Amino acid sequence: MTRILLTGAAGMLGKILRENLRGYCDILRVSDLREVAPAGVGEEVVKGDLGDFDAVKAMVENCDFIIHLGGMAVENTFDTILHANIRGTYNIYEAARQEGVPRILFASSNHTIGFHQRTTQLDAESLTRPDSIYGVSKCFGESLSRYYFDKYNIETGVVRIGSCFPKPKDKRMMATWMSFADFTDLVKCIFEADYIGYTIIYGVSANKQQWWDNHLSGFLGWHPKDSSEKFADDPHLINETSDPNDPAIIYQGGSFASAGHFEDDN
Ligand code: NAI
Ligand code: 15L
Repeated sequence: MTRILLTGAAGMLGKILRENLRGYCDILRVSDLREVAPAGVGEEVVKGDLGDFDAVKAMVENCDFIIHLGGMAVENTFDTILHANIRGTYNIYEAARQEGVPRILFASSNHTIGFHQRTTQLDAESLTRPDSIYGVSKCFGESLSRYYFDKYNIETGVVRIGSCFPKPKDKRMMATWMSFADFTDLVKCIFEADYIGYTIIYGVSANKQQWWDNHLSGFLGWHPKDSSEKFADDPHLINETSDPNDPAIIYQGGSFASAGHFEDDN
């Protein structure tokens, strides 16, 4: 009997994975702070706040694998990020340790490396250079998962998601886009591998323009099939700023690198 916990199930990617993983395991336990659709066949709903350890323990209990998507998905105030991403991710790992969950997929982000220039090719050993407090919180999650692997042997597939949307929204996303289908395949590869240890994977489709090299996670056998190229002539593709000195165009993180500090009254 296999039970998978999906956090962030009311969010964009959570809804997609819930649909795509229907029937994939014995029980898919879906969780979010917000309301989610009622449990269907082979599903359980455990609502809760990631910042509340007791609630997270209840989510994680009796699970074999966690797909941790929940949290603040863009820049916000430090207090908001602290609660949802930093405390929330700590609660997931500590509850996993206490409950004996052996493997986690951590939804990290390209904003952990967003202050690398677009001309730089990165791999899983490149230095992190976060472009936002949000990116810093994802670096925290990556360090935390490394720690829980080295000390407690909890395996993690860290997925540095690029831009996972139905289609690229702007020129930058021609390089960072990942299709929902490729993401679903990656989730399955991480779950099904005999051993993953601690592995960082850039979550990006087989786009023509590539900033990230996944040779260090090649053993997983994940071969993205989609490419942003089919959207190259899409009239809805927004042009980025034409100022070559704008940080939003110099750096991989785009507008996250150029945005000012997020204040409480934003
Ligand atoms: P989303 O914002 O649609 O979903 C996040 C979900 O987390 C929401 O349903 C929200 O209610 C839930 N959540 C927030 N705070 C919570 C808390 N304290 N307790 C419980 N649930 C809470 O975001 P999306 O796009 O689905 O992203 C999912 C994950 O993937 C996020 O961790 C995000 O940082 C990451 N990611 C997504 C990318 C993308 O292109 N969609 C790119 C890079 C990373
Ligand atoms: C992210 O980390 C965000 O969650 C998502 O909303 C996009 O902004 C994405 O990065 C991106 O860089 O395109």
